[in-house]
Amino acid sequence: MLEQKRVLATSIPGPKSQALQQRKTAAVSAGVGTGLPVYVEQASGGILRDVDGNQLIDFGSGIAVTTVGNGNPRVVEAVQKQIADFTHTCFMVTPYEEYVLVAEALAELTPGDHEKRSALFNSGSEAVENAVKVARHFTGRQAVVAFDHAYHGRTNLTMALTAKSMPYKHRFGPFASEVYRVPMAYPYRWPTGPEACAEEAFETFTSMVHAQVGESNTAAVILEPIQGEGGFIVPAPGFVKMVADWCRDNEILFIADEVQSGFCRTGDWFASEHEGVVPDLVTTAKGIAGGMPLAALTGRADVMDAIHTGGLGGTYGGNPVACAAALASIETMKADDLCGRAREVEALFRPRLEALASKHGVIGDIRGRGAMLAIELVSDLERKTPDADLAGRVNKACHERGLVTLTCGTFGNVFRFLPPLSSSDELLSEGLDVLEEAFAASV
Ligand code: PLZ
Repeated sequence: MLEQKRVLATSIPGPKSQALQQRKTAAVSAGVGTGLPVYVEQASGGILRDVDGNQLIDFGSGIAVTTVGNGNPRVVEAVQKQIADFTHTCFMVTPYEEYVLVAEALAELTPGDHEKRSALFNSGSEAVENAVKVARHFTGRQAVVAFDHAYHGRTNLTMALTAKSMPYKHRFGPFASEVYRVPMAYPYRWPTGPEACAEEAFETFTSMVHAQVGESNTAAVILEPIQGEGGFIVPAPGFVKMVADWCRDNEILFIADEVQSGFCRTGDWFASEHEGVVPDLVTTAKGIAGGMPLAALTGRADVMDAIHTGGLGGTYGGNPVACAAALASIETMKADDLCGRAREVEALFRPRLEALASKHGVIGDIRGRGAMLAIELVSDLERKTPDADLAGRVNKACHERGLVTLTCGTFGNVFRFLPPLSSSDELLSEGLDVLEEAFAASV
């Protein structure tokens, strides 16, 4: 276990990281970017240690993955044990209990007490692809409706579902067909203001689907109950429920993409719960397995069992080592009440972010829930002009000071916070001190 302390041993990135970055440039496709080119040697809890001996505070969790903490001891032990027993058989060839245990846990934990079935995959994109496959198969319909600012992945179908062109889609077309986009109830940027946002966005949604797609052609509506890469947008209160209810009335499947928002991140097991919504299908990944690649599609038993045997699968989906990591992660979330911890993290962050906003006058919106929080940076509070340059400068200033931070958003101007939920208050407060310094140096 690394000491849970920030250490600045060299400038960041240090000489060894810089040398590695040069080798990276010569060996790895330029298409694969690195937000903070610091090469990690070890990680535990809320700290990453790099090859130069710097210790950085983690406010990113590898994009919402290491929710249970980097190198969580339960996860490490479960993975080591599973590796020693066996690493792979392919569940479709000769199955094993760990896969079934994960599916049982998903049935218990995802919203709703109806009968459910799951299928396991390797990445969030793959889970989303399969959600669409299942929805089309079950309904016999083709159209899928997705939202502005949505992020659902980088495969061909999920690129089509993802809203943002640069960098995800630029020159990668043509994209999968029968994907339709509607506005998101984005309170901060809703033209008439936040008050009527939910109702107006819902009205636009239903009239667009009716006129441009046709309810009876629509297999599914897919929505992130808190949007991730698109800017940590919390839909206006009530919007998600209205959409889900409308889907039910029209026999359209409602898919909640909880890849980023799931597994305690928002203070509930799943962000859908806060909206009082029971999705027909839920996609999960990231936080589910504490850093091992695992994803899942969980849904109504009648929908999931409508697929012919052999219709879903993949060589590695539900790999036993990843399943063991998931079981240990879920055990940790329960034992350590990480949903409760996420709410404490929000209570610690919010006043600090509000103080930052009143000090600098560049933060237009503070939003999110639990330990999925963000601030939207603008150059003009009245006109809400996105300030991606400032977000980039603050990000860099954080990195130089040993704080791992991430930006996001359609306009690149959102600063997001996703700390591991094992981080102590002291460590989180120190991270917020660094953030304050970074703002003071950058605004
Ligand atoms: N759905 C809601 O957040 C992944 C993407 C990082 P994969 N988000 C991080 C990047 O730039 O590639 C994500 C998500 C939501 C689906 C996905 C896709 O999950 O595991 O990256 O395929």
